[in-house]
Amino acid sequence: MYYLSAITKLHVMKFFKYLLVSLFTFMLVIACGGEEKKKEEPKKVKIGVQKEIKKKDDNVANVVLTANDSMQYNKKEIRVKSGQKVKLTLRHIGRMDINEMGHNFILLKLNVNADEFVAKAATEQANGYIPKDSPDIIAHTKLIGGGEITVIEFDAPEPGVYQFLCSFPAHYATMHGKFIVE
Ligand SMILES: [Cu+2]
Repeated sequence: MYYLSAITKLHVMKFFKYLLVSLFTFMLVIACGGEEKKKEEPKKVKIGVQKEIKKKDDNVANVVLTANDSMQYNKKEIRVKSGQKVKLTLRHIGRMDINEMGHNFILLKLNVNADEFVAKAATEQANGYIPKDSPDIIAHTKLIGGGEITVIEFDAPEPGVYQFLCSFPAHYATMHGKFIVE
């Protein structure tokens, strides 16, 4: 009797062990499957939203400007149309610190002397080298360091050829370009 019950117990335990293992596997499969489904759903939603934005935003000029650790923008010329809303993204693709290699984007009004402007801006370190209440600026981003990104929106001014630049000390020489409004 003792042996018999011991064998039965052993069988019962084995049975439960298998049951537990298969139950665990089953739940794992469900859990993983569920996660995959969850991950897929937001993607679908995102694609839908992006398409909608593209359709709506014909009046928006999306400009992406990058700046690196070698005092360079990736663009010498930016073209937009008068009446458009300009959404400008400035990305610092370098790694250097904001105090060593900070960059900004400043769009100057027509007929502003850029040399004089940057000389004045260089004294405004506390304000990210952006002169406070300056009458010379149409739009500007803040100063950013390596790896950072900043976005501004403004209305494109009247048609004309404007200048944009970075006002971090000594950057103007290589970091400037034409902002052309057609
Ligand atoms: Cu700069």
